[in-house]
Amino acid sequence: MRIERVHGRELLDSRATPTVECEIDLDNGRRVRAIVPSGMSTGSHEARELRDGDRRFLGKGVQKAVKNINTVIAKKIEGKDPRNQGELDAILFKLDGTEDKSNLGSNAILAVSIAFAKAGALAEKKEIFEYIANLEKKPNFNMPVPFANIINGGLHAGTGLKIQEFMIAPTHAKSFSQASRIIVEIYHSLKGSLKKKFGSSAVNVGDEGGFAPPLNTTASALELIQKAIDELGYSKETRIAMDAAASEFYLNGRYVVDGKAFVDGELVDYYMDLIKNFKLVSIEDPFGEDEWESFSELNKKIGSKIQIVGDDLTVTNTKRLKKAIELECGNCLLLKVNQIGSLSESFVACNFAYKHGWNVMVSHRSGETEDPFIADLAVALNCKQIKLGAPARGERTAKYNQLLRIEDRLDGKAKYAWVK
Ligand code: 2PG
Ligand code: MG
Repeated sequence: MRIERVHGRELLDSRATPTVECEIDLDNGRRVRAIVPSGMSTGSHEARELRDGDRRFLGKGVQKAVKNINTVIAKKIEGKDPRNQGELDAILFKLDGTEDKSNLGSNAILAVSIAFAKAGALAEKKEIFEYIANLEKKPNFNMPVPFANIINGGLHAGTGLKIQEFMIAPTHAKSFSQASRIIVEIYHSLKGSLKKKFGSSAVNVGDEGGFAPPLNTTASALELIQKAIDELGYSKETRIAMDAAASEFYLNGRYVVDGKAFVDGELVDYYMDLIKNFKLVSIEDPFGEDEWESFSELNKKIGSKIQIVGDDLTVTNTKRLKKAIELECGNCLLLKVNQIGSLSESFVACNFAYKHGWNVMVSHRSGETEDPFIADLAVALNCKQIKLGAPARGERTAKYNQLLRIEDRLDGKAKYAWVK
């Protein structure tokens, strides 16, 4: 099986921003497509998207990245067997020649890299999750616990909430489909109580489909979520989690949250209270992206009981992950393929995390597309958890729906269990 044609084009993501699609035609007449997502609260150590910077789309166009796919990349890739993911990705790295993929653009490279995996699956007549699991020698399938962001704050909402994501995770549901049902019921119940309390404008949603109510403190958001869980009788099955995305409220050595300024140690105590009061199961990016010591401090205090997740800290980059592991900064890697810009490197980071006893959570970006690829990826890498926003808005439900399909297809063969 050979790649006959590689073609890039400029499309749109869920935030009215241009993004890159790669289409691969195989010599058997079949075709696959991959579209890349884009973040808002991006870590400064992430691989670089290439944006045109001219007048089109207020500088956000991706024609240069698309052109790179259609010229230099297509020339080197056409005629190759798509099933050699590692070798093909290596060709892209060589063509780019930079550490952060700023030459061809991480958006161009990742679109092509994901399209290889989809083309490989097609060539092997396998589902994408089966094909990648095979590539990565992961024989067992587990359905991931969904982390659903139902109140959006920070840069994704523009309210008084500085914490970016307030999530529910049905860690003790029986299946992915039951977990989705729990999330949907809690989402609607929360919607009802927000409407009653603040009026209809309070149920407008943020970038990831969660509500963006006029709240000013972290505890007030957590209380409303806890109430919705309790009222529906789901407190046994469901825990609460947060992504602070703290780099976004960190300035000159101080974190400004809930209208107060905290220095590092004080913020540790602030989180310890929230963890205790709301039995949080997971907390992501509690400190600024280079504040390794603060991460260690919190991890030493509570890391044996809850999950401490690195996102902007680790950026799916094995070098930064290695440092985080050495300094004991946490116990879970957030895996975002566009932070590093290729599948092969994402697999390396994932396996490195597992090898050192860390968990892995596959994650969407705030700017998403209808491409459900990460749903397959989470099952393939057997990471048992996925962050995918609220069960509302097409670019979010695309992932829920693909996981529902996969669970149905595996017909009882995939377990659903929270990582211990
Ligand atoms: C995050 C993500 C996704 P963004 O911080 O984890 O939820 O947000 O894509 O804006 O970086
Ligand atoms: Mg994050």
